[in-house]
Amino acid sequence: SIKIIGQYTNKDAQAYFAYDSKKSFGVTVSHLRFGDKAIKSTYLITAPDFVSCSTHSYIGRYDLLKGIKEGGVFLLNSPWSKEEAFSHLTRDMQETIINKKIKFYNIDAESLIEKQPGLRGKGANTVMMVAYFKVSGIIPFEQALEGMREMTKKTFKKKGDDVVNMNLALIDAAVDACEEVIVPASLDGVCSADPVKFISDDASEFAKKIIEPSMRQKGDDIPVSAMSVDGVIPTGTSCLEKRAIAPRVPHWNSEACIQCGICASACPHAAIRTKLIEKENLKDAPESFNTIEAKPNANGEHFKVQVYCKDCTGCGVCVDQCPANKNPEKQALTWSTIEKEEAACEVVNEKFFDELPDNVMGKNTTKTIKGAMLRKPLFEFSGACAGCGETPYVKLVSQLFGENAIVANATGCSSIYSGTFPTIPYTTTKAGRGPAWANSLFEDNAEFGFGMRLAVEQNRDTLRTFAQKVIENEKTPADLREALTEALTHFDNSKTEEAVAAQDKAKAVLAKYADVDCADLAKVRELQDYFTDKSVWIIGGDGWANDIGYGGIDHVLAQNKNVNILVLDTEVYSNTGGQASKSTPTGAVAKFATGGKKTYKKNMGLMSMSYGYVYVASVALGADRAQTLKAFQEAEAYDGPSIIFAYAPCIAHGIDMSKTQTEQKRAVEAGYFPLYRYNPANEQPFSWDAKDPKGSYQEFIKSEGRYKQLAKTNPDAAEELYQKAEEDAAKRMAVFKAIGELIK
Ligand SMILES: Cc1ncc(C[n+]2csc(CCOP(=O)(O)OP(=O)(O)O)c2C)c(N)n1
Ligand code: SF4
Ligand code: SF4
Ligand code: SF4
Repeated sequence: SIKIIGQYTNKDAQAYFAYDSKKSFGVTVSHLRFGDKAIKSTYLITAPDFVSCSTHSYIGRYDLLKGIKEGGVFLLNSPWSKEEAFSHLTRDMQETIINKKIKFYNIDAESLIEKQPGLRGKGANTVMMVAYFKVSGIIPFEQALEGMREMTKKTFKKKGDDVVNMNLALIDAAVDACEEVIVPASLDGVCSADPVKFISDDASEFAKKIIEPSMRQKGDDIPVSAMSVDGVIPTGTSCLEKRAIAPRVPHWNSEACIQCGICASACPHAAIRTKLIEKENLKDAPESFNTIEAKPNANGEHFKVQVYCKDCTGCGVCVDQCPANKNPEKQALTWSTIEKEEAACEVVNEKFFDELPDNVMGKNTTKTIKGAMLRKPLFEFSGACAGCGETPYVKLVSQLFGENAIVANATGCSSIYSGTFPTIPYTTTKAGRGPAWANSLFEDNAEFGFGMRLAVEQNRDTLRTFAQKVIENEKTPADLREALTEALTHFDNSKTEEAVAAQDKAKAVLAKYADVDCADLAKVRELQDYFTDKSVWIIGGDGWANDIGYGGIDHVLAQNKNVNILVLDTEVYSNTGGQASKSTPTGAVAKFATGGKKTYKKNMGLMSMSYGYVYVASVALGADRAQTLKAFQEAEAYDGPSIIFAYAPCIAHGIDMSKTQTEQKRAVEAGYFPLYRYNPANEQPFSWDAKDPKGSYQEFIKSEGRYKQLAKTNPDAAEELYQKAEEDAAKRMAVFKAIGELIK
């Protein structure tokens, strides 16, 4: 709207967009000013003449009418009629509308968008723009209409005539769709909506003082004095959000489920989970809580898939991946809505599921995906784009190693969806154990994580020294001496079951002597968590790994210390809108490579392997889950540096985001992305894990928007570049296949 006013009138215009760090379904507040005089305001709008709300679920969540001027206008997008819309507002909104004589309009954008199925649910902004010009009268409507049509043609030109025409049709349909809502003279007998409760009464002080106002878009009102002095904030808070953003959510049909755990492994948001439940724990289950007998079965456990419908994004990845869904007659995951699932008590079920014991394994182990998915994800409900290819890898790290993990995160999508303020997707077990996470800079993340490893080693050395001193002290009680000695026996192999049992025992005995005044004992108590070695993970994107942080990674790999580097390879700088990195393959269109990248994808795996003492793996979860799982476990177990390149489809690829896991499979089958592991601990270190390519390489790349675009952005060179892309990929595969013989 502001662009049209700026371009098609003589008015001056100003726009400022305040948005949060969610990658999709985030809240954006547009502060728009225009007028006949030059605009010199450098502050946000506090007293608007016009407020427009494009999502009716914001009612009761945010103070939408704050500061609105007397006689102002409120425009809402909702499915409600002009007779009923008013009663869906909260009481304070209703009072403001009556007291300030606000004109209230409603438009049902979704019903108009539905008539253009090709728009795939998008277009609310277009509808709201038409409604705005219609009710504001700010410029003659015919003039605005002409501007909107021209702007639409320009904006969607690249996407083709079909998309342009659908948007033009949407504009036409919206012209007469806006209705003035009937506002009663008084509130007597008028219903109203309750404000949405974000935080329970027994929540922590942090949740009440920081999270609650931030969630209400009132973060600017929090005094600096309320913030933590060192920037440390609690984890386990993204579960408070319950954003309820999904237009559709999966429903589990237990009778068709084959208990594979694939849905849980594929979900980018940890919104669908699997658990084994011991029989006696089902005693108090709500009636609606359906389970099936677990297979294999150790002691009569039951198996359950639980959808967290208010945390789901509706991305569709689980539905796409569920193997039982291949049979249209008997699908294990079918589509439903939050409202229907809530009515079927799924929210009650979810609460019960959540409170049940976690990590019940029965006869399973974490050596299979099914087993690994029985562990609680310690990374949940991130604000990544719906269907993101990166987050399932981060979640997997959290499930396998989270209780002892320390994460150093490079700047990139992963730092944004992992470090969102004030709610954090990293979380803890019921016993309070979970990953510690920090983000330093784009350019120094490997060194940052390396520093964490050195600090862990230093703390462990100190713990060992002081534990030894306590053991040697003749005043030390026998049970304490015995427990510390046993814990130290497992010091160098500290993650086995026996080691953990010995450490737990030592901690219990240390607690028994908590009041004893001894400096050596105090040091042991302070560092007792380091009886178990930490799992240091250094995480970032391909831009970080190949370009900006490369020098640091190379240096850290060369130091031969036990760190695990995870490269989330989207083949572009995703967080900043898709600029080419050295990992972008030949022929792909990206920013800074609009005519298609002319050069080869850097072979950083090969470069890392050349050290000979670095564990290297290339994985694609949707292509081979078992191989990915193996690589993560081998990397962690390897007592030296490890680096994993994980293929991560992204919105920047121009693909259907409900198929991000299938896309990984297609990429591997076409010979586009390699699967291999190089484990220096093995006599024969290199293993090639992919089958020989089947299907056409070019057909695969041309099915993705980023390659398809080449025919438009660089028609003269397109065919040549497609050909070069195929040759480059073949060369790359040939090099890898020869490596088994070359590097031993
Ligand atoms: C030194 C530096 N340069 C540029 C940026 C801006 N920046 C932030 S994230 C990002 C892209 C990250 O891309 P990548 O490492 O591939 O991770 P992805 O977002 O794809 O996960 C850029 C360029 C920065 N933060 N620091
Ligand atoms: S639809 Fe997407 S977010 Fe929702 S449960 Fe399935 S995979 Fe997870
Ligand atoms: S992917 Fe389908 S079959 Fe497998 S556990 Fe999930 S719902 Fe069941
Ligand atoms: S990696 Fe791509 S899909 Fe994932 S959050 Fe970033 S931009 Fe979105």
